[in-house]
Amino acid sequence: MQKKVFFITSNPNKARECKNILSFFSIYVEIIKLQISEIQSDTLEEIARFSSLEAVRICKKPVLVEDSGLFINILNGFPGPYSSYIQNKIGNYGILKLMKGIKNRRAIFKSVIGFCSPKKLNQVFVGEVHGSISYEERGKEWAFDPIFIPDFSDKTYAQMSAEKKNEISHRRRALEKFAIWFNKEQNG
Ligand code: ITT
Repeated sequence: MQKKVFFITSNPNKARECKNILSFFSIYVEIIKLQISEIQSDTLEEIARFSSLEAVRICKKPVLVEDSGLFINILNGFPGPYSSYIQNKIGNYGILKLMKGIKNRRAIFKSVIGFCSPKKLNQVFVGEVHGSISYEERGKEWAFDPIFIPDFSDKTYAQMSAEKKNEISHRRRALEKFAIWFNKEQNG
């Protein structure tokens, strides 16, 4: 029997990456385009856990949600859990302006995947990539992709192929942990 989960998101880029990544692990993903109401919290873990419980209440299916964020060291982790709001309001231009003249450009891109089944089996999985903020936008992919350079590369996420990004990204790291756990649960 094919293993299947429902990924609840309003973000088509996340949806595409999640589908591709989980196909490596023989998990089929059906996308449900829905904006779940999010709690205000300083931690992505709390937001993802709450959203997955909310999603299963609405969908009554095994669901995945993701909360992600870019944490910039010199800005005390800002925008972090407020990444979506900041991306919409000031975009990469605004972030690069905030970072103007700053040498310490260290940052962490983080993904937290929340899973919940109708039996209320609830888990979160964390994936992080350490890196830095570029001095200008490079490449054309979505949201923060043109300004985030993972440590093990001299390219921004946006300058990598989709396949390469899916091999190394914060989302890959979180989804891989989920997939290993989920496949064990299904077989055991
Ligand atoms: P949901 O419906 O899944 O909540 P969202 O876009 O609101 O979609 P988040 O709050 O998790 O999702 O996103 C935080 C922000 O970080 C948002 O602006 C994303 O576009 C951006 N982001 C997340 N992962 C990214 C990635 O891999 N590359 C570039 N930007 C990313």
